[in-house]
Amino acid sequence: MKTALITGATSGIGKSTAIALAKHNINLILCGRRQERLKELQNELSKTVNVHILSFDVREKEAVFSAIESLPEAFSQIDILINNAGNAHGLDPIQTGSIDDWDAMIDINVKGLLYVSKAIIPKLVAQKSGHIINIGSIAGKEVYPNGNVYCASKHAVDALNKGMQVDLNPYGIKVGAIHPGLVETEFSTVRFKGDDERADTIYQGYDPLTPEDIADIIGFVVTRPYHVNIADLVVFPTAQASSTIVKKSL
Ligand code: NDP
Ligand code: 8X3
Repeated sequence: MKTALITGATSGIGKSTAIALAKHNINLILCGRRQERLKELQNELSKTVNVHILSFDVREKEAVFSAIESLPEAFSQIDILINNAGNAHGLDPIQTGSIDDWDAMIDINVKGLLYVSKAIIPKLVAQKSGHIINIGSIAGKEVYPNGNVYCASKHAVDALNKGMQVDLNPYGIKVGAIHPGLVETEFSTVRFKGDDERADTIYQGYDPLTPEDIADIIGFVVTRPYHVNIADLVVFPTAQASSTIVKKSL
């Protein structure tokens, strides 16, 4: 049986991916800061597969490394890494954006992804196998008004995905990114700092993607034969044509 480590498993795409991979009979290492949510998901999914939980903030370098070093023997071989933890913080023009928001996005979406990758990639290189899936965004392919630093952080994920592909190719390690458009999760609630009413407006008047849609695709990606690597995938809801064009019926 394979083992997958998923960052950001307490909510949205990461949580749905955990549920989907359990259905594919993949053991799970679930990560996130909200330990209670991790425990609940562990209780639910342990009925099907082996589940270990690690609670850490991806911004804290030492915490990332000590959490991954602490993995018990049964979870020490990681076959699949899903770099999913991340969020947008704020939606402001560059001239008035908050430096704290900028720090959060760069520290979580870029540096956090790098810390987790650095803690795991040497193990994949040593075992000469593994599969890394980086969750990017349409914001990593396009830049939309007021998206500035979030878009920059996701462009960095796109570049890192390609960099990992090139550098890990000699070791037979698969690397691929999935770049979703609009998915209804806690993403906009976090972006708008708990303002649920404003968050809801983002998803009104059309059918957005659900986190299960992306999880279903991740389940497909990780179950392809060894010679097939899905390297770069943009996924929109049908109503969406670009980061700024969404067909709303309202
Ligand atoms: P959610 O807000 O629902 O989930 C975000 C997850 O990231 C949570 O599990 C959260 O866990 C974790 N996370 C956030 N900050 C940290 C941190 N500092 N340390 C550890 N974990 C952290 O959003 P989504 O599921 O939508 O987002 C998942 C990924 O998908 C992100 O990378 C996002 O950029 C990307 N994405 C989302 C889209 C969307 O429209 N929703 C579209 C395109 C890409 P906890 O708070 O418990 O730590
Ligand atoms: C999340 C999608 O369009 O809000 O990455 O940036 S978007």
